[in-house]
Amino acid sequence: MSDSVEGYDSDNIFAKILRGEIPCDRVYEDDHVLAFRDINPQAPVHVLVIPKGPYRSIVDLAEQGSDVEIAAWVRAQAHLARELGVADSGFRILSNCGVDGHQEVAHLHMHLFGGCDLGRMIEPAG
Ligand code: DGP
Repeated sequence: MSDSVEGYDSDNIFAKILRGEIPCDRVYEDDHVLAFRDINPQAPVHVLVIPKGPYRSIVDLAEQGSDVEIAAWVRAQAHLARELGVADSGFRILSNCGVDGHQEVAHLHMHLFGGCDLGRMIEPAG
């Protein structure tokens, strides 16, 4: 795991959750990954799957994370889809990155949505 990633703000809310300073409704944890329910759920199943390392986005993780961390993060998402009962019915995984992506929390997170018809992916840009 990378100790420091340039530009990473360790005061972000998910860093505080990782340090145990803020509670979360945890659904999964291993050496490299934590997953918890979104505080403002957009679907019956809505969890956030985060690497424990200090990565702002998938770009940081891909460029500075280890293969073990990357594999753990991806596997946790599939594991949770199965565990939360949406692997067969269908689900969506989505990661907002940066300004154009409207990322609110600057710690890499994958949203996992499911449990209902999620509609079309995105509205066409105007
Ligand atoms: P975004 O960065 O735009 O992909 O969205 C961040 C998500 O994080 C948003 O859906 C709400 C969620 N969130 C923000 N603060 C907290 C928190 O303190 N606890 C939990 N569980 N979720 C949070």
